[in-house]
Amino acid sequence: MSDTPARFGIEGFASVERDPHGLERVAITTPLANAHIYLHGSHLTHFQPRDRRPILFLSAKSLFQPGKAIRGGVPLIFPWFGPNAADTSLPAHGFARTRAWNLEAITRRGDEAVIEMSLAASDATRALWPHDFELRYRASVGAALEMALTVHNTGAAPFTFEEALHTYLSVEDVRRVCVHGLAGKDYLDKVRGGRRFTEGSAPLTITQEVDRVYVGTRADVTVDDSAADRRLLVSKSDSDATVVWNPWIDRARALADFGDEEWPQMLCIESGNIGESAVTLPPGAEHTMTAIVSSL
Ligand code: TA6
Repeated sequence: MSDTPARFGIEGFASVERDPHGLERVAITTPLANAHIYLHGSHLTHFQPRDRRPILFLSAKSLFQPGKAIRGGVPLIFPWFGPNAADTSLPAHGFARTRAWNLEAITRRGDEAVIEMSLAASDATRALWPHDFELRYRASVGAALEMALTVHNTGAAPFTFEEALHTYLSVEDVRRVCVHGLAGKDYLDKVRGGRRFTEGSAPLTITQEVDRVYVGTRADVTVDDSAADRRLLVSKSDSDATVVWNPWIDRARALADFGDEEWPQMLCIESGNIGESAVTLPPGAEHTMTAIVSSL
């Protein structure tokens, strides 16, 4: 593993360092927030606005190894969501989250840090998905966290992909949260065999395992974390699906890289294009999806 050149650092603002496991990450310390973004998966694991609690959940049991997904933060999901529909032996949630990305730039925009990373098709990705592409990820770390994932078709034929910014929010107690913004939306319920239901008019509460893909929605989602006396906001653009996930007790126990007692501390609110909102890109075309996460 070679070191990223020191020229990427900005004195007292951003630096490239190795974490305790030996993986490279960008460490951001600005007047507005702290953050960590790994080159592994272009995976943002930590975001904490100044004088606030951390906004993202990261499991104490997470693996930090090349080829393995990090459990928590914001995994980047591409080019398929969940198991591959045609071949379940392929890695769940695609390969973007487990590959080494290139750090393109760290720039300062006032008190914000902007980190840009890229991932291009290679023989290894073509063995899993036979298309030429370039991904660009831009994370702006300020009072809010703004993420933009751009997919560029660099090949000669169209391709179709799914994607998600699989955001693990940190909550004090998931049993006491209210999720606003999904009322009246249709969802596919993975806990009930993927069947389609329509959300009622009341805010969503979490009382058991929840694994839902809300479809046809670009709405903001607010998580009212009453036990912490704060609200978290996820807003987005060019994303037509919102996933809500908490594994609850039994599924948490079944996940080797997730603590048995950690499930009350997280709720995934994921911005994506999944299933019926999968995106088809002609040669040369680009698609950008964004999500903004903040604490109100
Ligand atoms: O986004 C929800 C989900 O697809 C769930 O079905 C759940 O399994 C979760 O992602 C985590 O998947 P992972 O492959 O990271 O274990």
